[in-house]
Amino acid sequence: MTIFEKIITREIPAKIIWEDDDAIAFHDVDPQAPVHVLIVPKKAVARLADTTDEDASLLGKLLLIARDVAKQLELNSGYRVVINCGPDAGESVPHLHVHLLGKRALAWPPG
Ligand code: DGP
Repeated sequence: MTIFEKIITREIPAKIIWEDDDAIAFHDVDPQAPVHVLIVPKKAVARLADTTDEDASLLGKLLLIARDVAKQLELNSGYRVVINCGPDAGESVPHLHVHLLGKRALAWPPG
């Protein structure tokens, strides 16, 4: 069981800001920007590479949640949405999640 499943089941605490039957959003414990939220599907799929075509609506929903949380947190001057997939991307928790980063200017290209 990953740390995110333990957050979903409330075995460990997190600063949850949004939740429904399909997904949960909470503040990252190691924020890389003044706003750093993780949007996590409740379905246990390890990473984007392991999703299937049946996950299309779930994947779309994660982006719509990112949009709504960005609005809720007033990221009016912009934000970045990131999925780290696999070791080269620095994935550290093998449960699919979308990062939402904002409230500072973000460099491009990323490191
Ligand atoms: P990634 O590197 O893409 O797999 O991102 C995993 C993120 O999860 C990383 O930014 C730190 C965050 N994280 C790890 N453990 C915890 C935790 O226990 N609580 C919270 N809120 N975030 C965590």
